[in-house]
Amino acid sequence: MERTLVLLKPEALKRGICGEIIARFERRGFKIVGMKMLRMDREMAREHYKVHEGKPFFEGLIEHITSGPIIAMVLEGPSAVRVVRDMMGATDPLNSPPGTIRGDYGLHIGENIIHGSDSLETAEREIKLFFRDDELL
Ligand code: D4T
Repeated sequence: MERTLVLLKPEALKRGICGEIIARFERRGFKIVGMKMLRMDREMAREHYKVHEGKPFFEGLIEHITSGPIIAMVLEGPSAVRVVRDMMGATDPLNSPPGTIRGDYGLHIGENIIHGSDSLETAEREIKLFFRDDELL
């Protein structure tokens, strides 16, 4: 069993599509072992996205992810990291086929609806950033 971190980004909450997205993960069979709504501050956002520091889109990314509340979830299931990434689609929604979350809900790379950890090591680091051990049930 693997665990992975999923973030529903501010545009998902503004547009009221979180329920539909969470339902996809439930329907697929994932177990939600942690979930909270929060607004990231800039320090947390910079830590979360530190691999992108210095890239041209970094400041815009920080601005965007801190612009409103998000939903953070820890999903558990077999090959959770890969399967969640497959369900999300490509980083740029324009390259995400219909049937994927970004392919069904997004049109802009800067507002690509959802984040999912990209490896088991990343998942472990990201889960720790958002959840205390006693918040995972
Ligand atoms: P996240 O990290 O949000 O799950 O997205 P990905 O794993 O699919 O993509 P990423 O880490 O390469 O990018 C992180 C985040 O930055 C935004 N972004 C990315 C952007 O605004 N412009 C860009 O050119 C790139 C590459 C989108 C996702």
